[in-house]
Amino acid sequence: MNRIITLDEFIIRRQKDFPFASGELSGLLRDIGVASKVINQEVNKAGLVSILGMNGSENASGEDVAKLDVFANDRMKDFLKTSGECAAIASEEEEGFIHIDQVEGKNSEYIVVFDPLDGSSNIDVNVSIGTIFAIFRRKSASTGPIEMSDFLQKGIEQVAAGYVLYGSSTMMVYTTGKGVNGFTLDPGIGEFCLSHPDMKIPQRGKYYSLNQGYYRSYSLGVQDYLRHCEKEGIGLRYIGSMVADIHRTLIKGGIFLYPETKDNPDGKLRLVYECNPMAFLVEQAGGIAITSNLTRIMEEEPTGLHQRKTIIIGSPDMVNKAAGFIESHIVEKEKNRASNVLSD
Ligand code: P6P
Repeated sequence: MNRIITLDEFIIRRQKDFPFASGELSGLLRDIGVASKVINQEVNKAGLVSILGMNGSENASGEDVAKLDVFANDRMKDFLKTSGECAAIASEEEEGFIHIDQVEGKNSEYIVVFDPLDGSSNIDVNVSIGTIFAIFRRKSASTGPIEMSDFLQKGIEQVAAGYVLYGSSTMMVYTTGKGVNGFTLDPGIGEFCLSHPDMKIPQRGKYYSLNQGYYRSYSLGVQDYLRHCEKEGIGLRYIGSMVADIHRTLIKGGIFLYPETKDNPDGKLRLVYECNPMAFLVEQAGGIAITSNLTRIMEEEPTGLHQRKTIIIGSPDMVNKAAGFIESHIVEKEKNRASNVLSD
């Protein structure tokens, strides 16, 4: 039986991948791992304590906040504030970013963005939920204040990204730009243990994943792709929890889509702390992550912390197929526009 490799051990071993690393990034990843273990404790007993339900407030995007959202947000803030490796944080649950006072003589260069508990609408019905995070190097001078531009960097600037899935087991999956590795929490020893080394997404999968209920408001190209899936007998799997849907897509292959809809013309998922981290992971695992305008998610210029972005992500063959249907309508529209101009 292979020896267990814990998350801490793995992070330390991989630190040599960053010759100039001073251990700050490793420390940050370990702190996020600890915060997620504390969150996991509460998620696992959410039905037993009065932590279910809504807490009556709304988040920056005007969405109802569940009590467990607040708990998870507070734990992530606590651990990142005391880590000594983080200069500032931004969260789905916070309007703006939060500056972290540095310990004496320390000017941390890293900032962390996170969705503390994505899929929280599923908490009360015991469906898998998750924490999503990404780490950037600050661009502003380390001696000066953190600026909003530090948080509005493109996804290609991410130093690390990952998620924690609170499901039938609790898993942490992350990348630092040198592949993707998955760790499963062993409750017996309270450690995340390497269970999915060097994860690669299959070239194609058996499932497509999106909210079929919005079919009528999808673009003609997306509708064509859905009809293609139906014709090819590709199954629909949609949990309605991004981390769970992306995790299945990463493991089994497939495609996840949240295109523009009538209610969310820019898509529903947030670019900075949902789409970009997932795009980094899936690209590192050999997949593709684009918007429904067929632009690479990680090249998108963020314009705001809570900006929404459409997303089509997953196995290369399936994302390329979907892009082909969408592109054919873009070409058609361009042709029609050109002929209208000529006929005017
Ligand atoms: P819809 C959960 O509320 C979430 O933010 C993501 O986790 C999930 O992918 C999406 O929204 C589901 O949205 O509109 O299909 O309910």
